[in-house]
Amino acid sequence: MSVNGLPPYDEGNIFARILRGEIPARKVLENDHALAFHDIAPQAPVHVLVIPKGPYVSVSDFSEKAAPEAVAGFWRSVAETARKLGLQDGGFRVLSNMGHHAGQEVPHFHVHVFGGAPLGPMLA
Ligand code: U5P
Repeated sequence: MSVNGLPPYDEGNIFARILRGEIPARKVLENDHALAFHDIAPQAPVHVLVIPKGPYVSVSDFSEKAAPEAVAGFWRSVAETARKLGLQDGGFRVLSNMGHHAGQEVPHFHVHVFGGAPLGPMLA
């Protein structure tokens, strides 16, 4: 059965493999709730992905199914990641692609954190 228009969680997806340490990543932060690492194809001077440790395919799946502590822990980790990267003063952008229309490539929920310079208007 599909989850929010996406296939069910696939343990073989590339971010699950990064979480299991099968593929290297340039880590920024790791704790019980999240892993943050640099995007391999940065679209801003700083471009980091933050992912939860649980098996959620999308922002909707995560928001509907994850325990409140996991949701809070994840979003605190996003803020901590931005702090660690020195983005708090200048500001930053958080974005999550969900499903086909948004062009979600990797079916493990992730948020992009962009910053390091003025980013211009949001792209549609
Ligand atoms: N990506 C990585 N490492 C990989 C595979 C993909 O950082 O091994 C990044 C892509 O560069 C892209 C993001 O920015 O994951 C997937 O974004 P989305 O289109 O699923 O939101």
